[in-house]
Amino acid sequence: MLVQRFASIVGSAGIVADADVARGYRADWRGLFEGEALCVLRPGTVEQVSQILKLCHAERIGVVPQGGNTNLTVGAVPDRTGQQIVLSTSRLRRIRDVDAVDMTIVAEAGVTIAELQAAAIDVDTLFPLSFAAEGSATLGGAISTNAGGTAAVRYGSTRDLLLGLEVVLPDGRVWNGLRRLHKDNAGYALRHLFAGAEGTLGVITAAAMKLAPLPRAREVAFCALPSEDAVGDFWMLLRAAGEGAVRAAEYISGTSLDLVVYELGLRAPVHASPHYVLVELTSARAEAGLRDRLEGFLAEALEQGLATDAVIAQNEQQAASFWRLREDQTEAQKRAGLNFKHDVAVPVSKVGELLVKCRAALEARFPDVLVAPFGHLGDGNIHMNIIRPPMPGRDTLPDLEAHIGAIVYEIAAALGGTFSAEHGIGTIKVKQLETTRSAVELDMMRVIKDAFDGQCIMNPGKVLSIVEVLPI
Ligand code: 2HG
Ligand code: ZN
Repeated sequence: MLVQRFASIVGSAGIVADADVARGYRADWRGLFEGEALCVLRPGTVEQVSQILKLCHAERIGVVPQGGNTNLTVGAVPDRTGQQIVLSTSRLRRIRDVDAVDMTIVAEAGVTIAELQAAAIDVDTLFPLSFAAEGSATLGGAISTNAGGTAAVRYGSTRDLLLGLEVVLPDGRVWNGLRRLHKDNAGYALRHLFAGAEGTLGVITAAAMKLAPLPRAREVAFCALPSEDAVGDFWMLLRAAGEGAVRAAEYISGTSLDLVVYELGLRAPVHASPHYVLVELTSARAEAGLRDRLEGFLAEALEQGLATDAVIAQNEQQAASFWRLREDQTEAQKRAGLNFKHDVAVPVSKVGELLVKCRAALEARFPDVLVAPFGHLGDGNIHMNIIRPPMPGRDTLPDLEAHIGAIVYEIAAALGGTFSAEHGIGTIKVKQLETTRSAVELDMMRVIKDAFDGQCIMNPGKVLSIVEVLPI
């Protein structure tokens, strides 16, 4: 009955009838969780999203917004009750406007990050957001999770590119805040409440984003580093030598590199080392002298003992092969065994210490696991991932994850860090949030959630746990 009412809003093109296809919307990308759903809806217009939310609001039905379903924290799939709907934005696919003079792009939530990049290039500009899942991840999802990525060190995370939003509120009202202004200080920055809210306050249907000048010159180098101690100084030397041109400084541990080599058959361009950093410099000026700058930096790093080997990519193909060693990390780790992810960030000056302390503590405690960190060195954001290779005859240890997590999070916190730098909270980090953030901070979050979504129909149980509201 209810399903029919939803179907009459979206039409046959807007409801996923095939059970196998629907499964793809109910299960998360990592294969950690599969939920049930009342139905999976794919509205084609903002008006349909509004009608769906009105109905959900009237009937108190949970709504799980979903973009490309590449989320890593089980934040975009329904629970097991079968009482929630999945609202996929995959048919909201229009790029409404690209403006090379104002340097803005306005697009609907279901446009992928790769499509936005291509649309920007068409008008000689850059859509700066970039990460491994960009071919499937969507604008709505990236904003909702405030995705970071490999160019955040230069351009910031998604919210730093966000100018305006169109959102359907939990009661179905549409907020058109699609202003394309680079400055807009009129009252509370409402757009920033929705950025990183993981669909718990409303459904983002479109956004206005910043563009940047298109790079005309690019240099990529793959470097081997001798020790954790060198990592921080390497970054500081690079930052200074790059003179604002650093687009990426991506850390890869020796273990992580071995994994992509072993799992995916890739080749390392430098000699074996315990640490690597992939460096990319870009400039909007074709004659920016990036090669000289990079060579000068590498010579200095080698001389100071901050690097032991380095190769500069000689063409686009080689640059792409360097990048694969970094971007295929998630895929290689998924194949390698049980995967425990820790998306921590510490002040950049503490990255070396984080690496040393985590490896020492984890290897001492869990000799069976591989400590395989990689991540965004320039942002102090390290994916302190742990892999337990398949062990026949041994079941997954239910509390292994909790023990490993406690060690990593305690070390990161002691260094002034966070347990979630860019992947958000989803469902798997709710407890971590609620047990480590102060009562004042959690109160403010709950007040915001309650003000927008008093009935708790928006992505229930994500970010914050569900608090039963007793009838008066
Ligand atoms: C990346 O940096 C993503 O590639 C994924 O944030 C990290 O798989 C991960 O742990
Ligand atoms: Zn990352």
